[in-house]
Parts: sequence; C-alpha cells; structure tokens
Amino acid sequence: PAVEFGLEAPFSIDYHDAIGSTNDRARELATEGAIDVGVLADEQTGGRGRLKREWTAPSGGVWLSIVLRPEVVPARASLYTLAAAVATARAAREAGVDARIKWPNDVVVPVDDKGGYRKLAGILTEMEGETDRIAWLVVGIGVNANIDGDALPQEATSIRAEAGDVDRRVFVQRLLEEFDRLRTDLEAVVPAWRELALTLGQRVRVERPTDELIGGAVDVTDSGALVVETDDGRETVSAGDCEHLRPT
Ligand code: BTX
Repeated sequence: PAVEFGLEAPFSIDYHDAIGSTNDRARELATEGAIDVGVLADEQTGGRGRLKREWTAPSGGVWLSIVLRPEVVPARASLYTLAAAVATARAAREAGVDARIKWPNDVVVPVDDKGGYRKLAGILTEMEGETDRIAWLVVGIGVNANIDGDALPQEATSIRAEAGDVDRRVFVQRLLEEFDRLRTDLEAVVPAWRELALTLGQRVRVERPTDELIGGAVDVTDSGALVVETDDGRETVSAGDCEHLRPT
C-alpha cells in the first residue's frame, strides 16, 4: 500500500514502497553529495540494527534515514542519535504513546516500574569522515507505527498496539520538525533527552566488547555518553562501546 509522503520542508523525501535498507540508500545518496534528504520506505526487506543485528521492518512502519553534513567534530556525532531519539519520542507521545528513551538508541514504552520496557523504535547512526571532520552522517530511524504486534519481535511494541494507527505523514512531519529544531540547537539536545530518559536513575548492566559494567546510570555527558556510578567510582561509556544495556 503506497502512502503519499508529500513532505517538503525541512527535508526533501526520497520515498520507496519497498527497499532493502533505507540506511543503505541514504549512504549512496550521501556519497553522491546529498544533504538534508530523508529516505523513507513503507517496508524494508533488509533492515539493519546495530552491530550487524537484524531489524524487522514490515509494511506499515516508518523507516526513515536522514542524510546530514553537519559542521561538527565526530565526537559530537552521537548528539544526532540522541536528537533523533528525542524527536521520535516526542512525535510518538503526540500520537498518544507513553514513549521514553533507553540509552543510547532505543525509544521504548515502559511496562512496569522496574525498568521493563517494550521497544517501539530504534536508531542507527552511520558516519564517514576523518578525526577532525564529519563528511556525512546517516541517521536511520525505525518506528513500529501501523504494525500488528505479531509481525514484530516479542519484546517490541507499535504505535498501533499502544494507541491505534497514526497518520504517518503527520508523524514524519512532526518528527522531522523536532529533529530539525534540535540539530540547529545542539545544546538543547541533552537537556531534552534527560527529560524523556528511562535509563537515568536505574541500576544497569552495560555489556561492552570485553567486559561489563554494573552500577547506577546517573547522567549523560555533553557528548551523549552514559555516566555509570560503579563500586569503583564513575565510568563513562560511549554508545559505540555498548553492546547491550539492561536494567538489573
Ligand atoms: P539494535 O541493534 O539496538 O536493535 C536490534 C534488535 O532489536 C534486534 O536484535 C531485535 O532483538 C530487536 N528488533 C528487531 N526489529 C525490531 C523492531 N521492529 N522493533 C523492536 N525491536 C526489534 C536498533 O538496533 C536500530 C534499528 C534501526 C532501524 C532503522 S529503520 C531505518 C534505517 N534503515 C535500516 O536498515 N536501519 C535503520
């Protein structure tokens, strides 16, 4: 079912009924010099998560990858991931969903008061550049929108399951407006993120490639890294080092 995404500002839209991965298409466009384009699809046949994980992306979702060429140092790139999470959570909240953010890249709906959640959306940011300069960024946002729960992994939820179907054109427009506001005011990202964070205040286990860290998630830094208070003191974990984060 083709949905018309007749959006204009603040990003132009490259729309596909079905595609392998919107991030792959966005990377192609980025290497060709594109800027401020959103690749959008109704269905992905090869959706990707972080660390080579699969992302289930049936028809009815919002599968969106934004091409950016920000003039910031690579260390600030993860602020765009946080900004995308904030924009997605806000758009979902407007659609009636109790959306919160789980560090670093998931938008979730809490299911109890012990840190349990179901995943509503995920973000996959990919980058090319050198140590001092970003050439391009692709911010991939996957939102389970008008999708039945049984078409998704068990720990997932959708806007349909939480609050009923959403007009995806309106949803994408709202998401992009929020994202545009935040990317032009990067100082506002972390404060906005903190307000929606489910992770802060939780006791968490962070799995890294070679070890794990257990402690209280107390804050995020100016560049979006998580500060964990362990028995041995405070440690900062960057999103790239985190394979899994679970409440304990
Ligand atoms: P992640 O690695 O944090 O999460 C991937 C994990 O989430 C999977 O291993 C699976 O357990 C679970 N999962 C898979 N599909 C879904 C789903 N639809 N809903 C909830 N949980 C799921 C998160 O990666 C980043 C995902 C980004 C997806 C977007 S879609 C647009 C763009 N194109 C693309 O190929 N990826 C991004």
